[in-house]
Amino acid sequence: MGTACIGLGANLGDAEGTVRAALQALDSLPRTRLVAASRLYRTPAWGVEDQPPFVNAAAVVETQLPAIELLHALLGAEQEFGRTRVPGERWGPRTLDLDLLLYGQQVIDVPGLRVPHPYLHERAFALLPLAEIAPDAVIAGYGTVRDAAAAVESCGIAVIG
Ligand code: PH2
Ligand code: MG
Ligand code: MG
Repeated sequence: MGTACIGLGANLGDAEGTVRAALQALDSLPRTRLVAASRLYRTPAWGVEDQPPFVNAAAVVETQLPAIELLHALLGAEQEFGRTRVPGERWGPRTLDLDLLLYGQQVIDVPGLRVPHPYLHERAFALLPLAEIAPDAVIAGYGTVRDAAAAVESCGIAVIG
């Protein structure tokens, strides 16, 4: 049994409705229980800025799935919410993105999965929601979520509710 932190994001269609439904869907993943959900945030697009703003949130789950199985369950849930992937596209618009940000204190680097998420420490859209529900979680190599969230530029980010 492990504790995992998941980042949710969407910027196509009813992004707010999708993120709210996806938070609940996490509780229905196999051998997984939703422990905490953040409020929703409206955030300017990061990375590729020429796209609609995102709705972001974060969740903490308790799971008996190993990290790679949890990842596959998250990818399956993305598809159920209508996610289609454009080959070669990075950081583009999406109906739902579910990122495995932290899995306990594990450090994982295998094809298709890096934990802690390689950009977590520099992404306010992920850190601010996560700091609400898991401020003491440690990002290996960077310190606590609380400290990382305090250090990033959070301009333009607003709580939706
Ligand atoms: N996700 C990305 C790229 N850029 N920007 C915001 N604000 N929120 C996201 O969830 C996001 C992004 C790639 O996963
Ligand atoms: Mg992502
Ligand atoms: Mg993703």
